[in-house]
Amino acid sequence: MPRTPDETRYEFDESDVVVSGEKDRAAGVPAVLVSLQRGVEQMGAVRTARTLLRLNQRHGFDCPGCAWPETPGHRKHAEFCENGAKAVAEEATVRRVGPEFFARHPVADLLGRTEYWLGQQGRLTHPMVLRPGATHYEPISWESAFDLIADELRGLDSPDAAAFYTSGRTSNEAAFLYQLLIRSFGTNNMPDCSNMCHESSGTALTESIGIGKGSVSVPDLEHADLILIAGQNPGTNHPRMLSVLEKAKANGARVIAINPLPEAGLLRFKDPQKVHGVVGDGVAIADDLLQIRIGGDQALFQGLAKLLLEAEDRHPGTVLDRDFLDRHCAGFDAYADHIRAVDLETVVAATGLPIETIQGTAQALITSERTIVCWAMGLTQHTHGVATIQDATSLLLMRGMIGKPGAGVCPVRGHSNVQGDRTMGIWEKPPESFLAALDTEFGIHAPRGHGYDAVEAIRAMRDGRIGVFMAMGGNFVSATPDTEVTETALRRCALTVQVSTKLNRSHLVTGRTALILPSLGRTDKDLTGGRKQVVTVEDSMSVVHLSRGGLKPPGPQVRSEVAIVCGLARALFGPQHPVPWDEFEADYDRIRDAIARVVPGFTDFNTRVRRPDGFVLPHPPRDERRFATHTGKANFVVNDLHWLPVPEGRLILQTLRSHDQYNTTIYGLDDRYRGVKGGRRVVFCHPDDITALGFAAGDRVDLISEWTATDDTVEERTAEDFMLVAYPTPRGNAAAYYPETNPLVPLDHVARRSNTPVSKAVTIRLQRR
Ligand SMILES: Nc1nc2c(c(=O)[nH]1)N[C@H]1C(S)=C(S)[C@@H](COP(=O)(O)OP(=O)(O)OC[C@H]3O[C@@H](n4cnc5c(=O)[nH]c(N)nc54)[C@H](O)[C@@H]3O)O[C@H]1N2
Ligand SMILES: Nc1nc2c(c(=O)[nH]1)N[C@H]1C(S)=C(S)[C@@H](COP(=O)(O)OP(=O)(O)OC[C@H]3O[C@@H](n4cnc5c(=O)[nH]c(N)nc54)[C@H](O)[C@@H]3O)O[C@H]1N2
Ligand SMILES: [Mo]
Repeated sequence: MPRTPDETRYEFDESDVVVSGEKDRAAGVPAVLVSLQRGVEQMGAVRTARTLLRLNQRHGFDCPGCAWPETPGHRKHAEFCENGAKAVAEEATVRRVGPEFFARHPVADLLGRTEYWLGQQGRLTHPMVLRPGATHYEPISWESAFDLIADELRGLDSPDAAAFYTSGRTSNEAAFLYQLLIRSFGTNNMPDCSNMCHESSGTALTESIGIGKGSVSVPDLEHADLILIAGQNPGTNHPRMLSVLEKAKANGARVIAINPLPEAGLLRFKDPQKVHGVVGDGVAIADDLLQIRIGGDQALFQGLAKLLLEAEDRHPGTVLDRDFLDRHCAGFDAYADHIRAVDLETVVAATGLPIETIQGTAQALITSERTIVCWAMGLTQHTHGVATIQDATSLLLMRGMIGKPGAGVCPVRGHSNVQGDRTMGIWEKPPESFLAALDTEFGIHAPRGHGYDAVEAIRAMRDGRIGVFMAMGGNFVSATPDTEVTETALRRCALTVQVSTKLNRSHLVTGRTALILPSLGRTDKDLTGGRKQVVTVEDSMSVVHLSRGGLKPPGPQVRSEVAIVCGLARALFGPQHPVPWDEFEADYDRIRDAIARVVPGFTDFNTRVRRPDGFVLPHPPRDERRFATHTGKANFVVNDLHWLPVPEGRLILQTLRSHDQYNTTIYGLDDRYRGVKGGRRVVFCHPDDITALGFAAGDRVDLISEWTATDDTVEERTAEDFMLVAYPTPRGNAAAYYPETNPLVPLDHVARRSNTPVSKAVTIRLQRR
């Protein structure tokens, strides 16, 4: 089919890529201009102004971008960042994908388009069905869609032959009802984006301190005197964190970045909302950049612990917080024995850092009175991610740096409500207490067996054990590893259902029958049940607050996620079901009343969430130094040291985000901070590696990943046509964008204990094209 100019606008050729060298500062005026420009492109000037003014305001909506909290008390009139504005523009766009679009484009044609093109077509407006053997999606009524799903679900041999995915934008109310529907149906198969994201943090922290969430608040960060930021790129992914870091620095904090890349936002930040951010050079954020080798962090944390122990030996009573260790911790002696045996030469080899740098960092830890460690995907998406996070936590525990102001652990979450969804029970391994509370409240019998996480769900589909796959948001096909395996797996399902705001590849790689159910997003006005409904979310620091969308929805057919869950529940369970689905749909306050009775910490939910800044959920280690672990204390966990030597002629590749995307949603083709324009198929390598491997910058290569499977066979996977870009990454390391590189990540290469795909350490070789 011939393509109109508008249709080809979002396709590109790698010859368009321009590389201009990385930037050493983030935000500033270009950030303001880009956010306004993207807004006006997608929704026109008036809607842009109206929308951005409501973003992150008390009477507005929560930014659908990242999970970074609002600063309590004093919100600025423009409490958003460039990338938050892009996330909003993407959702509040006035472009539409309706029945005519699907009539024009056969699925086969859409399969040939890029994620970028698909995302740019606009908001979904009608429920659509792809019938077995059909070439096109066609419209379907909501009631027929619900009946179709209900029939398929009822026809399964067992409820465990269905899997229900959740991405992290779903509100607390929708997530609570969704898990209630799934458990009423009879399964815990609830893979979610968290499985690919901060699962390692949750697993590590639960064992170490008894709760899988961070222990600090924004004021803690502002008053810390030492902040370590490991494996995180806040300039792009959590830009509002930079203003908090700026404040911490003004209060005298030292910031140490631990990252293989000199990320722009970590080096310098120009707050676009302040005068000195508009003129001048901006503020240096990181005092030190520890340019660590990929996967070297566990070695760093263990090496630092060893240096701390040695300093304590030299000057007893000056380094360890003995009182804290005696009263609140378990396992210190075994941990100390293990750490004393760590070989510092291994630490230097693993990290690639000079010993003096590591010693300097140890000294900073020793003199600090209030230390915080922040981290994100650079730590979690590794085979030894759980161990690394536990070793970082132990470093803090040694010095009593938890449960006091200005100190603690800070896993910086991704999706804006990923933490809340987990609190609401989106979890394949729910605790008995939660299930028992559901049973009591609703008179159902929630299943007790553990369900599938994301990787297990793909295996189950691959092996023909799943008949129905449903997704509440997200883009499962593109976000998960091993694209070819995952696509084949999804195609084996009888039915795939996507509840979505925008078109993506997961609508095109489907089961025999497929449904697209269009839903409201965070910015849309929700008039379900004929009244103005509000929803709630929980940010990265356990603050629960309201979000009310104000924009006219993309079309009269589009329903809220709550209404979609309730509609499906009615079709599946009939009118006699003990859960009051109709009442919940009519008034979300009723959902919150139920949540208050089921989920700990939500007493008086409806009242407290209407306070100006919402309320903070309990966090025993932070609030009272209470650690609900199996020992009843904070645990020092002994973890064998793991790091990543680079095999001869190979590189260790990390897959990461550009400045112009939100996960699989591509906003544009520029990575301004890394100096790349007009394309995404680039691979960043050290210039000496490029030469040593026999290439030149600008060459086009295929990336071939090598993975030794459990039966010792070496499997190869290929991602074609990347341009080599010389970049200051450590020798032996490389970086390229996700999701283009997901075909390289083996399904079975997962983090120990958290089962998170290892997206930050793929062994590759380069092959000339
Ligand atoms: N604009 C925007 N905002 C987002 C997102 C987005 O796509 N776009 N995604 C959201 C989501 S879901 C998430 S989870 C977060 C992700 O936020 P980040 O974790 O910041 O995202 P990544 O781009 O994966 O960046 C990983 C960082 O870790 C570094 N790194 C890689 N490997 C290692 C390592 O072995 N050790 C160390 N120390 N560092 C390493 C990389 O160089 C990079 O700076 O952002 C959220 N916010
Ligand atoms: N190689 C590699 N793979 C990775 C990662 C990596 O760093 N490297 N990161 C991993 C991480 S951290 C994460 S969190 C996952 C992300 O995985 P997902 O959460 O599955 O992916 P997203 O790209 O965020 O999903 C985007 C889609 O969500 C839908 N959507 C957006 N807003 C809403 C809403 O309000 N309601 C509904 N119903 N739908 C909505 C839109 O249709 C959009 O196309 O990817 C993981 N995959
Ligand atoms: Mo994430």
